[in-house]
Amino acid sequence: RASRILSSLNLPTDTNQTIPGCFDGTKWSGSGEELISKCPATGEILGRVRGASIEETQAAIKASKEASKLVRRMPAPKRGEIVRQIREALLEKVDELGDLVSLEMGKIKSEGRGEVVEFIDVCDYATGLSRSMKGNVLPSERPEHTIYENPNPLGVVGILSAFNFPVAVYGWNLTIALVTGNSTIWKPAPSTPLVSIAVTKLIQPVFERNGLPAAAAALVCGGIDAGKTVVASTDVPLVSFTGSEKVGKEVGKVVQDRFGKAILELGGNNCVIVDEDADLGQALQGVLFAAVGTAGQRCTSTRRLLLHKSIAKEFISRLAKIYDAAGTPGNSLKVGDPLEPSTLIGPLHNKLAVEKYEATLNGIISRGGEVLVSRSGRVKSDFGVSEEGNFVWPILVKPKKDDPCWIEETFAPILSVAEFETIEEAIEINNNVPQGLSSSLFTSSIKSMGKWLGPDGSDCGIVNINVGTSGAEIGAGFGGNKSTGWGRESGGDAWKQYVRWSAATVNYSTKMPLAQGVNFGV
Ligand code: UN1
Repeated sequence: RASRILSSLNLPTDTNQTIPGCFDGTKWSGSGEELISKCPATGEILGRVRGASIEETQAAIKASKEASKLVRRMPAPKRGEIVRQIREALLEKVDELGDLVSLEMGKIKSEGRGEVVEFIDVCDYATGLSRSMKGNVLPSERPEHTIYENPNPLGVVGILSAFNFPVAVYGWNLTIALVTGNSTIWKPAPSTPLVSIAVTKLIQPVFERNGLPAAAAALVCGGIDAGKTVVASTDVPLVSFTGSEKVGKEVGKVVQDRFGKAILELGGNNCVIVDEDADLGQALQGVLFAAVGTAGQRCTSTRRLLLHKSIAKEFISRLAKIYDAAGTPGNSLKVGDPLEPSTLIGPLHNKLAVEKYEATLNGIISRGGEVLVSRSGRVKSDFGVSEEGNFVWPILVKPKKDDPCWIEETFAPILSVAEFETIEEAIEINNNVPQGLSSSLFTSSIKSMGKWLGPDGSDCGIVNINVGTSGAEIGAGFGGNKSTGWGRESGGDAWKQYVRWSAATVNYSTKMPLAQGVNFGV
């Protein structure tokens, strides 16, 4: 099966062969660290990729910088046309690429495909943007003067993406960077190199047939060396980083130290509030997808569930029933092979994630917390999963009030529950964590909705109502506040960060008047 998926995307199927993971626009190379791609569901080796060395990374940055000079001279709608053709190239392989995401990352088939669809969607958005992104024309106080605010390209945009969204997050950044006139260099997560090589190979011909160097979308697979080289390079004016708070903090400092720009999309500690007037059936479905979907490995996954005291008991019992049924044959919440279309819960990405899941769970229990479902820990092979796979049971827990798990993100399907009495109290709990990515309120009250969206409401970048915390569309800017990093990607006004803005005052009179009434006559 792996061979079929790999060969459908022109990737080698012989796992003893080493695949070069650095693309500078003209050739593929790789003399850096070896990256082993492993299937999270079976443990089988899918490929061996040779990453970019420091020198190769620097050369790829140089090539991308050269390409940026041609990208920026191309009219924006022409760049939009290239992005439209990237869309077509992706659409042709949407199923194959989606399957490769499932195979290498471990998310279920429809979510793997969904990620490619998210890239396709943002191509549409960016193509439209290429004809509509506008500066400003402003009135001047001086006669026969006009003020313009003018966006121009930055140069090379460095894209450092995470394993959990190995396609879509690159898509958000590549497309917006291109239409705003920049080239890119992509450093994907070291554990998903095959997806990034497949994507790069798919889109490379689009550049070539449109007369742009393919270095406009350069790729450096690799680990810390390649990543650090991109982040530290003064030839990369903007670094868009998705990953942990810990690494993001370092990236932010290094970029700031050289006065570059950074877009940071870091941890989430996303909360769902279910109020007493909520439609519980709807809330149940929203919570389930956001907490259990992608096996809890989205930045936007729900980690905290706050229930109004009056509905808490009923809600927990209905939710726990669904969780518990996961282990029952024939149940619709199926744990197993992510490529099997009926599966809803795939594996965690790697062994380390399983260890972190276990450590968080054991910590909660040892500090007096309660597990509210009947199964927890690793899924055993009696449930039809591979012994070598990283499968864990999704769990619902009630940690103690002061448990450290409330303020830390564990990238696993662990949902912590607490109760509240007033909406004000719930909002305070929602906000009382370092992170600020996504949040949801389930309610039918317009008053609560107003509060939730207003200045005393949720302090997150995503503030939903009767919609779960995950699965955002590309139309709005995506990102979060506080320790999530304040960055915005994909839609909304995110594109405005990918340009350098200039304020231009133009005098078309024959005089030289000064603003603010200043006199400087000689
Ligand atoms: C991420 O987890 O880094 O809103 C991105 C969502 C997806 C993107 C998640 N559209 O869940």
